Amino acid sequence: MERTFVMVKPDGVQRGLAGEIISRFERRGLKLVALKMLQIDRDLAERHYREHRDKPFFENLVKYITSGPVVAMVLEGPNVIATVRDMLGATQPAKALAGTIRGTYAVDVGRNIVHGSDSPESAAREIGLFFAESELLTWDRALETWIYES
Ligand code: IDP
Ligand code: MG
Repeated sequence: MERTFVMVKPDGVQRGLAGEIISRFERRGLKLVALKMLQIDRDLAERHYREHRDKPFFENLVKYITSGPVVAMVLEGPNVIATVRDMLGATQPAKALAGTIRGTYAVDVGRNIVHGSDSPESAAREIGLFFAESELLTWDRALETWIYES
């Protein structure tokens, strides 16, 4: 069973889109196993985005992601990492397909609303940065057999 880390970024929270974004994942049939609101500090931002530390946009990215509260979550299901990435749309919202989250709500790469892990390794690392093991819930969903055949 795969897990992925997803986050509504400060612009998504400020624009009142956190609920809408969580709803999209719920309505798709993805299972929430952790959820919280927090404000990221500089240390966590630098660790979360460490792969980008040498990029020209890194400083602005850290400022952006620490600029206000975020809503962080973990979703679980078969192939959930790729499914969420497809639902987010391209990093550059101008290239994001209409109907994706970024293709619906965003126009600028520096304000692209939402984050999702890009690989199993990133997912494990990012979940570990944001959540304690005890915050990841194991629960039986009553609708499971209506969402997955087996
Ligand atoms: P992703 O969020 O789709 O995985 P990444 O390439 O991992 O995209 O970049 C992380 C984040 O850094 C992006 O979501 C965006 O907020 C920001 N970013 C990426 N490229 C640029 C850029 O060229 N200019 C400004 N910000 C960027
Ligand atoms: Mg990325």
